[in-house]
Amino acid sequence: ISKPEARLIMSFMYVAFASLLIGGLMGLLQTLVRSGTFKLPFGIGYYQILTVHGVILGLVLTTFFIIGFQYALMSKSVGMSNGQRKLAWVGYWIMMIGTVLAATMILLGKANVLYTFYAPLQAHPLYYIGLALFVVGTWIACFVNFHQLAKWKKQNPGEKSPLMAFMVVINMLIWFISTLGVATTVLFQFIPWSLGMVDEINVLVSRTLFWYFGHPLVYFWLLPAYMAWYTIIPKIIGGKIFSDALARLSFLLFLLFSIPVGFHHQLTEPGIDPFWKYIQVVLTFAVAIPSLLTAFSMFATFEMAGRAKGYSGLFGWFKALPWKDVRFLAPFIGMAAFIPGGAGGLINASNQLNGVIHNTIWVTGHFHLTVATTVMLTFFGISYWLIPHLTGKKLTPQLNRLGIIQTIIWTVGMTIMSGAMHIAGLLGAPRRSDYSVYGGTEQAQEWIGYQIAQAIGGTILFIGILLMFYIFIKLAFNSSPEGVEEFPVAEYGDHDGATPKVFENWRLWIGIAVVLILFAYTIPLIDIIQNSPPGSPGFKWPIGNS
Ligand code: HAS
Repeated sequence: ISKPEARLIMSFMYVAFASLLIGGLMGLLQTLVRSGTFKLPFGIGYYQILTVHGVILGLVLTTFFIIGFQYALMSKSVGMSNGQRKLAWVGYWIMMIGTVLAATMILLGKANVLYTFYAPLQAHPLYYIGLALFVVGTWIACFVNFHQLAKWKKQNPGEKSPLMAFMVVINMLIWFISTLGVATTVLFQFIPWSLGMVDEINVLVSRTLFWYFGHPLVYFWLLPAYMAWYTIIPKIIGGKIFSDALARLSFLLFLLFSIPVGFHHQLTEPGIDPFWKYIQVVLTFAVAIPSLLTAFSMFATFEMAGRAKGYSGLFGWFKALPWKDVRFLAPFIGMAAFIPGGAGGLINASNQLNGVIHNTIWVTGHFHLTVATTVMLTFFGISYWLIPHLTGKKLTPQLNRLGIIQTIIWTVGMTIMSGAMHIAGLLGAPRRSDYSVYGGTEQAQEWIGYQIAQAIGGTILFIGILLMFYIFIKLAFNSSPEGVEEFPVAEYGDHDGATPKVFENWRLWIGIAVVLILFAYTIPLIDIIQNSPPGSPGFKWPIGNS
């Protein structure tokens, strides 16, 4: 990766790691408030810090890290021209302006609307304008990535595109198609409403458009982790990619099934026909399949690498894995966390079980296992080689050791916090709520111990964040022995040749994705709009500025 490209990618990384620090501090404060042992000073509101936490970690950290990492994968596999790099900078600055606008409004207490910013909660117009700019910035990144692959294809006619580039383009297609929903609600509903140009908002339409984006968002977070699992981890463990075709198939299935599933977040909402909820739940179970393919593929990669090194028996390969290499250990724990995390997702998606866990802190436990463990530990694992590679340094044995300690701290903190959240959720503890004794009810008494456990886990996690931030600074700025850290790119095993050509027929796959979206959303959206004409309940809300 050339120096100017490295500078671009590092700019994304600085924002990501600064966000980790700020957002993590807010997380710590939340768990302390909920434990009943701490009150926020200076009139700061609980929902203000909850909004900072969700927006900074869920939207800013993830998106900046992902776009930066994806540029690295694209530069490595298909290259980046000067023009593409300049455009990428334009996207970066638009994202930054949007982030600063939205963050300022949250910090001023003018946008206590959480990262889901559902109506009828209302924020200052600049918050929505900031969000819109942020999305426009990311669209520029999409087009840069699409152009990078298209240019490579033109220069290499008839050749199979590099796996990394193929995966990045799929992820950016998912992002582009899904952000059309959130951009629509922001531009046509929230901005006019918050500016006072209209005094009504169709709440159900806005929530539906949000979740049209909100679920694919979680796969936009997950797929970069999968990119690392498929194309980088095999190299780190001294193995090979199990199957190119299987990896591509899994990504194509995400393109098809990750979008038409938003109703599984709205199962308890009135106004959506149960038939369409049922259809989207079926599609949700379909989107678990590419993750199961990925699990299979990872086990196969591990086993093949172990056997090639001479380890035998059913689990002999387990011993062959490089446990002392943080570039492997952190993502591996991420993978292991996704077994209960994914199982929790399947529970959430089941209509009857969703009735038990919806809006309880179980859901918070679920996404701390998925995004905050599986995805984040993989992102940390990537950082240990990517940051020194970009800054022309090496991962020293000391930093590797610190990284292993960081991984263990994260795992212990998250197990305590997320475990307590899951159990408290099953006992009925609500999510997104300030500390309360709920009028002294017996049920709420049962939650208190788990809330304290969450605060203990949250404190351990915050120590993990401080340590990660320290490691990042060391990786980026400290001098290290001669040499540059390697960018690990895995080679193919025996199954390279078997990839069907149709996998690169973009028109076909985008076409099927669009048909599935239209199938899953057209009739229910028409229903929603017809059943809630302007002025009807659920349309006009008397709630004013937050
Ligand atoms: Fe989810 C709510 C359903 C995956 C994130 N989810 C959320 C929210 C977030 C989130 C942020 O159906 C809260 C949103 C809000 O604020 O309201 N989720 C699912 C389903 C999956 C799923 C079916 N979620 C994720 C991922 C996320 C994420 C991934 C972030 C990255 N989720 C839901 C539902 C709700 C929900 C409902 C709404 C609940 C409600 O009522 O509000 C599936 O994609 C999961 C499939 C995954 C698997 C696991 C495969 C395992 C693998 C690991 C292999 C391990 C290896 C290591 C190789 C089937 C790939 C081996 C190790 C050894 C131990 C040897």
